Amino acid sequence: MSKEKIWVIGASGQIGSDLVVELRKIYGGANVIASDIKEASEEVMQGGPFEHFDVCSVDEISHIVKKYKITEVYNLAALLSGTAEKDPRFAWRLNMNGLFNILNVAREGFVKKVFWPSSIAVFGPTTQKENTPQVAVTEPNTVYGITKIAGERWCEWFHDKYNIDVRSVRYPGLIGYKALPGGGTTDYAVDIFYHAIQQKNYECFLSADTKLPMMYMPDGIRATLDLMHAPQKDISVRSSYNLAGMTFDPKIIHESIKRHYPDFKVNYKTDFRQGIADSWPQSIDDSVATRDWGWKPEYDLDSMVDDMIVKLKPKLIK
Ligand code: AKB
Repeated sequence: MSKEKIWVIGASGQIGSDLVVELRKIYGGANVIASDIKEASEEVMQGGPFEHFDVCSVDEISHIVKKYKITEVYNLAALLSGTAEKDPRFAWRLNMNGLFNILNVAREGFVKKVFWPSSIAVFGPTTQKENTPQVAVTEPNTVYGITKIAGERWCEWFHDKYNIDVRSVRYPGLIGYKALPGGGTTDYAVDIFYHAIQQKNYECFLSADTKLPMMYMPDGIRATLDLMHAPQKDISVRSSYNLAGMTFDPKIIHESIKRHYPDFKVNYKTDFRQGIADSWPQSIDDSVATRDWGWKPEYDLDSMVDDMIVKLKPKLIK
């Protein structure tokens, strides 16, 4: 039986919906506690314990840690870039207090390891755009980016000061089929599949040539688990690791989807998220993650598109 008791906060979100399922395969359903303020997918709700829970409440955190004797926490609860821009106060409260509360509870000693997701949003308009290195200028000009860079600083501080084993990656745009798009700027690359399968056209809120770093969810989950399973001595970055999968723009993914749906049309009508996308890097240098814990992506654009369509189609066309 697994010694670990894992708690995933934000289990109904984009990453949580996949991560809970994978963690339960490794540790067993009963040893992975899923939680969120809203109900998660049937797969998550049926596969093991679920708690309705608000990460902003420090008392509730301690209660759940003691109730289940939690040893590892994956704190995924966050407002993404598009939504955060519309409600900065709530974004700060959710993205920041949640992490701060968990790290403080970890100081009490039961929780041995913490995972927290950062993002390419820590970079900003002054960052080198191509092949952005691990250590680069981080002057984000978005609400979400400000919460992520502050969070990274807290992770490193809690590690250095209290020896908390906190680990993190800077996710690029994640593309998955289990959860609906969740308010991110890169989420056009999820939404586009729903439109390709159900309709014949899509109105994209980014311009055709907006290149961004992206990753297929199975690679994102594998990266998360590989990092969490790596020996402590190999972890040299306690803020957050750069992570890369692929880079494309809306025009290129449209072409790839047209291999399956030749009549599929995309028209472009940019909104405020264009400004967010323009402030982010176009490609990422993740050589430090490769060196430290052997990171290597498996999916490229076409293999991601093929798999997304195979997995999403039966869910949308009954
Ligand atoms: C977003 O677009 O907000 C996220 C991210 C890049 O972190 N997907």
